[in-house]
Amino acid sequence: MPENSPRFIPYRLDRFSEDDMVRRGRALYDDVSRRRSVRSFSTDVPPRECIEYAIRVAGTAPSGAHRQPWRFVIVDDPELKRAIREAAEEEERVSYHERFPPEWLAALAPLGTTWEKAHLTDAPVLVVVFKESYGVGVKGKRVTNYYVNESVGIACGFFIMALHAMGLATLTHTPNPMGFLSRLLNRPPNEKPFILFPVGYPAQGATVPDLSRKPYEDIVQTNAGHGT
Ligand code: IYR
Repeated sequence: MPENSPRFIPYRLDRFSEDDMVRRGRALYDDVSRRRSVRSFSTDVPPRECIEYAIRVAGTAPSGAHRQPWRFVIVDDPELKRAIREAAEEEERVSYHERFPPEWLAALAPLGTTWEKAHLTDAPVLVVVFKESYGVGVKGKRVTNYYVNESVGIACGFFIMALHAMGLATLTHTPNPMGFLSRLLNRPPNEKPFILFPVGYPAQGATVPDLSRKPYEDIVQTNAGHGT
């Protein structure tokens, strides 16, 4: 048998009644449609297991050639959070004052974001997601990974959904550039910072921007879209 011949195992998925299928879809939608990105966090500490489960859920995402090109770094050390905040704010100050063109600043205005990133120290936990641009095999040999951005992006989506399901809030924060995260978290050269997630409970009295989502009709097309 060739070394790489595929091995298959049986797979069974729950089969629900059609009514139940629709009910489950509606219930999931009702739940996730209440999710919002949160920028002000309580300092209350959630159970550690919730963070671990969210990461386990993220790790079930599909990935190109099943390479699972992700690494989740949990940061709960206050000094390290402070160092991350300082480095992020240093970059963001330059971004907001010098790097972002007016059009970008205008796009951000409804979100009310600034260079200040209190969530990086208020949130009890930061989860920093790194993408493995390439893998490292035996004797340090480079292993190609495939569809890295898609794979890690899907894993991050799973992560966000899992946190929401447990009653935890987060924010997809991408300070730019993010190289300082590799340095502060001692990550190897094949890993690149992808998204930084502050995780916790919303602060008492937290608010979110008054935004609405595109209606279904505006995000869907069926077949070639001619006529109805
Ligand atoms: N990364 C910056 C700016 C920012 C950019 C986008 I696009 C957003 O949707 C929100 C913020 C920051 O975190 O402030």
